[in-house]
Amino acid sequence: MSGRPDADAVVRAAVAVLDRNWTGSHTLPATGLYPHQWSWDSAFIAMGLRHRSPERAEQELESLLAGQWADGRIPQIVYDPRRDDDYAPGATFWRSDELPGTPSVPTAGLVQPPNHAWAAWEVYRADPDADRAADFARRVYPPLVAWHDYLTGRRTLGRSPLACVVHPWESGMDNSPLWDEALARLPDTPRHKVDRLDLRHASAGERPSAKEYGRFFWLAEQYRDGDCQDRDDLPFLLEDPTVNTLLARSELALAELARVVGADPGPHREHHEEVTDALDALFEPALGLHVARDVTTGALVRRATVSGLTPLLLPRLPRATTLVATALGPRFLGGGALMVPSYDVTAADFDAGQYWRGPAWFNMTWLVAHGLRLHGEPGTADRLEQNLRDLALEHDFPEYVDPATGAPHGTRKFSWTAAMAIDVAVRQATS
Ligand code: 2M8
Repeated sequence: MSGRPDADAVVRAAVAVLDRNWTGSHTLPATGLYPHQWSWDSAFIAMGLRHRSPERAEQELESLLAGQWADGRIPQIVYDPRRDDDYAPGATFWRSDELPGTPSVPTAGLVQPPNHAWAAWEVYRADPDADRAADFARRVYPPLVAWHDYLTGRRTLGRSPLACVVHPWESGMDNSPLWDEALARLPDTPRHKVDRLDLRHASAGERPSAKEYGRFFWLAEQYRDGDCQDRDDLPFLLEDPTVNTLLARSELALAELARVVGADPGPHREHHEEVTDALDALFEPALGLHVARDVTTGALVRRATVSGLTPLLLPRLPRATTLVATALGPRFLGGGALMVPSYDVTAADFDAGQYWRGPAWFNMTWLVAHGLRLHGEPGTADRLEQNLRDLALEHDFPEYVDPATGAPHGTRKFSWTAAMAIDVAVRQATS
């Protein structure tokens, strides 16, 4: 990288990306590849937007909440019906309007990782208008509680306090090696034609394979055909470290929001502790980090991925020392990676340009940097964040990068990359 851009230059360029992707009510992850509102993207975007426009960050989260179902789920995607031909599967695949308890806007039936309450708390704290912030907190606290109740009430299908994902899309790390074995048991022949509209915007070598997409569609069809009901005999049921870490982290945020709105923070703190403790069942000593558990077989999936480093976000994590060593070791940062690889760089099938099977992502690097700072590694956290903002600006806010060289991959002008860069640059400038 040549020279260090100043914080203002990073923020200016990143805000321009978020402005370009803003629809008037929410921010698209990217205008071409992802033309609807995505759940955990919006929460990451709000984390960045709060520094420039807390009001717009509030609108971002509340427009997502307009897609919430009566059972509490916050959907993976809230569709823009005008763009239904631009992304597959679209609203006509899910037909959410035919199910009871669904919102007036069309949505997917699946969910994504629960970073929303954490984002809402950070947005609340950043808003200098105390009345507006208090009103926002009062409006979002009940739906956020309902969202966590859905995850704990309907998704703890593995006889543990941990929530399950029922599809790889729900983890946000779609073709992570964590899902390979479970996916291999499934047919790759859905009834729907698998329309690879994504390949108009990114090259095939950077996207999931045809077989993976066949299985993604088959699995989504099964869930849709079962009216999106959560049962313990679903064909894909896994406990993922990041989903549960963000649930536990977000419970701490709900405890803070509860105080603000005059509710009892106690149950949120208790649930935070319960999920933190339960995560220990996902710890794999031979790899020195957390992994997924396949509820169908009961087995741990022995692959070292960035998902297994995010439990560092939890203040009371029993395995923190080991996890820090693993993050700094040869599988992730030990070889001099600029940002955190999504997959073990020493694995035979590591691929530096292939989506969630090697590249470094800006949101995950941001999460792991937070965790490293929390557990006594501020120097590494600072270095990662510096690289994050510099690579974001240098390569026009790419979706992901080669962790060793920083070479960009995927789409550009990607919203959460811009949002994470704003957050880092603003914090650096004010610390
Ligand atoms: C990617 O996932 C979508 C499906 O949800 C896709 O590949 O089409 C993932 O990177 C996911 O984490 C992200 O939320 C989404 C939108 O940015 O894109």
